[in-house]
Amino acid sequence: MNTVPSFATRLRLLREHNAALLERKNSINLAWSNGVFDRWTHPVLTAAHTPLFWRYDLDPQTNPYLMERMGVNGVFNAGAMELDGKILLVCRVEGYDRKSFFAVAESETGVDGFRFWDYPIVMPETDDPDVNVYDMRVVQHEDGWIYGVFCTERKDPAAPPGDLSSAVAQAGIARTHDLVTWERLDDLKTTSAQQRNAVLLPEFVHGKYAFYTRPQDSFIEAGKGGGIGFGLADDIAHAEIMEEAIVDPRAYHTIKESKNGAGDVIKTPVGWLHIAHGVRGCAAGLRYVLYAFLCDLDDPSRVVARPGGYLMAPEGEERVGDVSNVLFCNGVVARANGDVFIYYASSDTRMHVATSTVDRLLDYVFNTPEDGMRSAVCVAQRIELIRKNLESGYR
Ligand code: BGC
Ligand code: BMA
Repeated sequence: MNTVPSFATRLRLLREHNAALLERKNSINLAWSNGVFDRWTHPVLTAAHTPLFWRYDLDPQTNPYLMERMGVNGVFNAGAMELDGKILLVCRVEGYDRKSFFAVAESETGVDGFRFWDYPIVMPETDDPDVNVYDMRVVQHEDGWIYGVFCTERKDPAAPPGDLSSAVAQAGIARTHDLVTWERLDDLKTTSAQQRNAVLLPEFVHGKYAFYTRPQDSFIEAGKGGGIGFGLADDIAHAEIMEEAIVDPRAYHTIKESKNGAGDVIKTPVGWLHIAHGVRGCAAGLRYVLYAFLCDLDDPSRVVARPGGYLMAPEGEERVGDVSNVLFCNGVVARANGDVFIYYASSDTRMHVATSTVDRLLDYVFNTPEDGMRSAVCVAQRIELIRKNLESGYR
């Protein structure tokens, strides 16, 4: 029989493996290319990137078998920001117990070298404790605070006995100056029964706090909740949106037939650029892809460019994970030099980065035809492209 390596040997191997992962350099995946953005070869964060001291009791007295006492199931759906020249990801970390929490990882380059801070975030609760919190959007607001807007989920008190999965999702709001100490504010109030995927803009609109929202009738089904909404709140400590206008509706036979939601929004010289997600149901379950659109700078409830189809869909290993066939993005960083880092998670398991520039993404949103909504229109759009190429002698 093989002998089990000693505590010391296993610990050395675990440390070597963890260190190699943290030091691994990333590179653009040159085998994959579409001109809109670049995919990077390796995920930027996975469960295995979390510190060993988050998962193992490293004391040989209390953990003689060097067991992983508290495993991490996934690191995904991270909010993102640039602070003092570093890229910070506020990750959704999920334990084996299916509870998520937030933890910050930082990197100098934004494409590799991400390291978690020693402690995860301690997020204060409201009077009605959250059962699960996830998918934080972080924004540096012009009022001087950094806000985190995230989903807070609690069991549905109206669920019939025996139904242990119905929940109520709302947008939780907290603020900080350093991502370490957080002040929890009231959950966002809207006229809709449920909320997920709320995004706060970094600037006041008509002197008010401006949110993209995603009204839902029930936990999974959008119901008459028609898509990505927009609304204004006077007071961020007790944020309430009285009127929610639908900005980007769901639509039959599109990538956002079942649901859609804002991911993150960056300011460009000509509009607010959205990286959002669209969901459709199919035999394999829900399929989540990312798409882009642009809203007017002065009136963020008005879409000015609406490229058809998806920007990114799961590919290769991205397709498989805890919840397969899912790409999700809630963190995008635009640097002052025009570089854009799109942080996206695959299959509720790991974090990746795709890079582009403001110029390329604006070219994409303005020059990609809108969804024709019917096969005949869509093939006509494609024939137009083919004809233009062939008549110019390009093939
Ligand atoms: C999960 C989320 C998911 C939501 C809707 C929640 O319980 O934690 O990841 O988006 O359910 O399916
Ligand atoms: C949800 C999102 C994400 C998740 C996705 C797929 O609706 O809010 O948390 O990535 O489903 O499970």
